[in-house]
Amino acid sequence: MTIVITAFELSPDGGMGLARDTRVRWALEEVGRPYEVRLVSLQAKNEPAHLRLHPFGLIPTYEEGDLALFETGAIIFHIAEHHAGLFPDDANARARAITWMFAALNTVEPPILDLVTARFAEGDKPWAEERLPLVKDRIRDRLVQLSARLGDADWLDGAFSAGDLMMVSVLLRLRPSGLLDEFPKLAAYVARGEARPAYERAFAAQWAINAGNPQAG
Ligand SMILES: N[C@@H](CCC(=O)N[C@@H](CS)C(=O)NCC(=O)O)C(=O)O
Repeated sequence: MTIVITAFELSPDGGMGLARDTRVRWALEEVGRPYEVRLVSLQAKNEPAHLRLHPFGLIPTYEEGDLALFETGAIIFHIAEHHAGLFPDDANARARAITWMFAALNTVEPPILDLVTARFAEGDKPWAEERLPLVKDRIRDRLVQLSARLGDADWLDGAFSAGDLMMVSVLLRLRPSGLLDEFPKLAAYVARGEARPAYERAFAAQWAINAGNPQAG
């Protein structure tokens, strides 16, 4: 059955791979499933056809036969459940990989998204400059803890899993801020993720669409 995902017609990141279709592309590449992409404009994502797939008018979505999913956590969980390569065979190790997926999305990503909001949505507010260090420190708190847990290991819990795929994807969003470079073990962890051939293919596919997007910045 053909898999179709949605992505921005032009990602505002200019091809850095930070839009969340990249993590879904990466998961599909890891498990060797071909997919098609339907590009959605900023206007079309809020029109009824897309809202039927994604009630919040966001990307990415995932369609496979009569199944339609939204939320990258649910999409990558589904991919990992149905194909070998992203969840370990051992039941407890699999449960821990799922725990890391949730940790990435529920504990690490929120302060990182707050930085994006502070910069781009609130950057012109009179209090923005004062708030920024607080937002950055909340991210640092999480990175200190994550770095301590990772230690010198390559991946968070044994072999690479969907938990790492999600965590690396979330941490990548920090790259433009320079914060990741304050944590050499995490920077190396992200670099290991980016060096995986499946990530490289996913990145190249989104780059082919987004490179040179004039909105980049
Ligand atoms: N929690 C959702 C977030 C989806 C999301 O925020 N997507 C962004 C692109 S990376 C989007 O569509 N932004 C457009 C907007 O906010 O209008 C997920 O993980 O799928």
